Amino acid sequence: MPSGGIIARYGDLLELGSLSSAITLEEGATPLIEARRLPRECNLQIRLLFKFEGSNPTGSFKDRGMTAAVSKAVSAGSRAIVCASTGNTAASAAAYAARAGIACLVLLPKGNVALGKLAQSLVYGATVVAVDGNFDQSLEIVRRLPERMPLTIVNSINPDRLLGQRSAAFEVADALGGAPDYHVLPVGNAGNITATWRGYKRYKEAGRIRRLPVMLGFQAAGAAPIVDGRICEDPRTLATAIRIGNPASWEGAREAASESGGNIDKVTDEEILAAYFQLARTEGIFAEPASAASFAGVLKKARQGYFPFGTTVVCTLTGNGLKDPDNAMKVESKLLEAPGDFDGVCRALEQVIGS
Ligand code: AN7
Repeated sequence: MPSGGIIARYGDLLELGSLSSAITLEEGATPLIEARRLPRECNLQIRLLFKFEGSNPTGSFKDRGMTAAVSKAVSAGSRAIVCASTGNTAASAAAYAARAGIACLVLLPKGNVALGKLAQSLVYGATVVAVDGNFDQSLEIVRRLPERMPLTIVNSINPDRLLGQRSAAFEVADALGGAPDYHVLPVGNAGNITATWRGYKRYKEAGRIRRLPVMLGFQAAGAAPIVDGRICEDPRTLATAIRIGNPASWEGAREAASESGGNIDKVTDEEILAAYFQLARTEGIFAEPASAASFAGVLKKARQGYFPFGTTVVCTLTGNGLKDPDNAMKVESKLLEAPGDFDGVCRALEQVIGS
């Protein structure tokens, strides 16, 4: 039997009100994978788990908020949705719009969206506009579009998105039988850390958990407005998903950090890439570069001696590595070449392995 996705599984806890129908692709119920080799390899004296959101139907955590926002939009009679996106929100919006049989319009920063995400939006049938500008400029345009056209915005400025995204915290708490000591996320537009924190608070209020985690968020160093305390006019990072200079949920992220006793910090692109490869090669987990910012953050904090011995740390890995083949191949293209015969392949292998 299908689980019905997060709306069927969490129902009233999501506080979505009455829905004429739930538009779902069976999102959520993603794996919580315990690190086996990384703690020793990185000398981490913690219990480390990864919430692998790349297992969602469109390959990112965005599906949790999108099932909520599109179900609400359809229930309210909307026939078309719109978003600005660094790629994943667009892919998710396009898929859920297709599922609902409504139109989808996405504004993407030209030249700065990972190939897989662009392909998803196109194949799911969205109208894709490549905007000659960055994400922040695209979102400003989207905010005004409903004045001119009958569109429902499904960026996280739509509160239904964050209501749905709280379900990731519910699942972590269900799996661990309580909140972890620390919950670590990458931060771009800052909706996810806001929603995850609110999810834990909601679960506590509902009597399902007794204590709350400390929340840690990580921006890319070249796109770190919250850490630097000012809007970043020209955000730059190879982690294009979090190439955002003026986060819509800036306050929500600050609240999550301050209320929980955590903080928002930054990691360099070099740290992000190192974490990205280490996750793949040590645990067999392929997450996109932006996702690896959370694990890079764990490594940074661990080097500073931040985590008490034996604490439980959950790291959200927000998106699937398959979404960004360009970045992967740009950095790692160590292919052996060989002729199409047995001896030829052996000769090629001997250069690496020795005979
Ligand atoms: C893989 O798709 O903003 O801090 O437009 O795709 O909630 O924004 C994506 C964000 C982290 C940051 N990891 O989450 C978009 C978009 C991945 C992401 C983030 C995003 P927020």
